[in-house]
Amino acid sequence: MLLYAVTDRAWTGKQSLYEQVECALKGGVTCVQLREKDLNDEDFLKEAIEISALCKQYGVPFFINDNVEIAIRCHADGVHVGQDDMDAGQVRKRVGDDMMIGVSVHSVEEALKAVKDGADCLGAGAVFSTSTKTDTNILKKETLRDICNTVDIPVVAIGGIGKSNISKLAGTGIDGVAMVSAIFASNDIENECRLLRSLSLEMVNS
Ligand code: 3NM
Repeated sequence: MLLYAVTDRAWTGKQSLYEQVECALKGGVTCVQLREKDLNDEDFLKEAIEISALCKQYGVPFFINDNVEIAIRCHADGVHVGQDDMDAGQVRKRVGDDMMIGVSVHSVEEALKAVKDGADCLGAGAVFSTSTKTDTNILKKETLRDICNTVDIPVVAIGGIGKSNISKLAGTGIDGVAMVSAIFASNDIENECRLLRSLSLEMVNS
């Protein structure tokens, strides 16, 4: 969970999403989440099967954002759901015990409920302002710290994180950082991930 790449096809063109994810894996990301908001199910599933196989080659866990049925059909390692999606309890009933469930949380209460419902990891954000997701509010650093102190499953911070501000998250107790634009908007994803990974490691250890 140290450096968690969440995909976005906004910056594909020169490279396909598959090629971008491969660069991220070569650069050392430790988790990949396929996040598709506008793709039809058939194309989403085809892409999920390909990227799932790619992540397996690199020994990196692969999550699907929101779409539980696609996660089941492509045998993803995990599925990540937001507060507006199916709750973790319903997801657990649908996916069984073997698939990991990640949940987006914005408060200690939401974090406790997610754990009670069977979540395996949490995404907490947005820790900084971001233009990648517009319907999210800024999470106070104290709240992030409280969430980490309250639950005993991994917590990853998300939202507006990049190389210039990772260090500001030191001392919060997070297990890692999730990023979209800092990774996928880069012109050199592999080297960017190498740098982001070493900065993330420094941050969690300080
Ligand atoms: N979830 P970037 S913020 C997918 O607050 C997502 O739950 C968020 O993108 C939340 O790294 C976000 O480009 C977008 O800021 C993060």
